[in-house]
Amino acid sequence: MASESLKGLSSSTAALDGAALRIGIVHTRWNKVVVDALVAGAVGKLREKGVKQENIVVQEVPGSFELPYACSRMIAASQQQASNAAPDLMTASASLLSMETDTPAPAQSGASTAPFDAVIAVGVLIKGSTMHFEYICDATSHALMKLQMDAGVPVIFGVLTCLSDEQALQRAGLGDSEGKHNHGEDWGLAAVEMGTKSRLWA
Ligand code: DLZ
Repeated sequence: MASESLKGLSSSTAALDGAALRIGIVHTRWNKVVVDALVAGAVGKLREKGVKQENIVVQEVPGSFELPYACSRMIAASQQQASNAAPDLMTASASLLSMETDTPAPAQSGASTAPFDAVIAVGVLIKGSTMHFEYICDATSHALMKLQMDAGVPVIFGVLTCLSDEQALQRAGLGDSEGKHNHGEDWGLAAVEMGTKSRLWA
């Protein structure tokens, strides 16, 4: 009999189909090597679950402290776009995203213009010798939770809060350590699951 491990995430019992979903990813440039691997892991799982490439919108910010604001603006802009409340913002936003991230502008590609079903905030905080780490971890995690509750849109907490470089590498599936695992993959799956369920729960 296969034994289940005590800790960690078990597979979803729901069949996940992301074909109709639109997902935003905001990632930091701080700790880029690790962040890039996490984003690749998330995108890989989104694609594996059927999310179309043109419906994955990727934006970058400097550091984790900027993630809540950026996620908030992306969600709000997509909601305004969908309700045609701000066509200019829609166009500006689409071309900005297109320019910076290779994400095709909706008008050009036939990509969805629906509001985001979920947004993934990806950052890596590594403890240093000052209190920066504690303040940014605390502010960022609370703001991302508040955002998803206020906006009614799932915000996936893709922020690693690590005590060492080795911890960060291991959690991005990098390095040589035993048991390494790319948590970005879990975040991609969580986005599909929560995006799908939030439609059911609307
Ligand atoms: C300032 C700072 C520090 C010390 N460490 C990190 C980090 O480990 N990971 C991260 O994502 N960002 C860090 N930052 C930058 C802040 O998040 C933020 O970008 C700046 O304070 C500007 O608001």
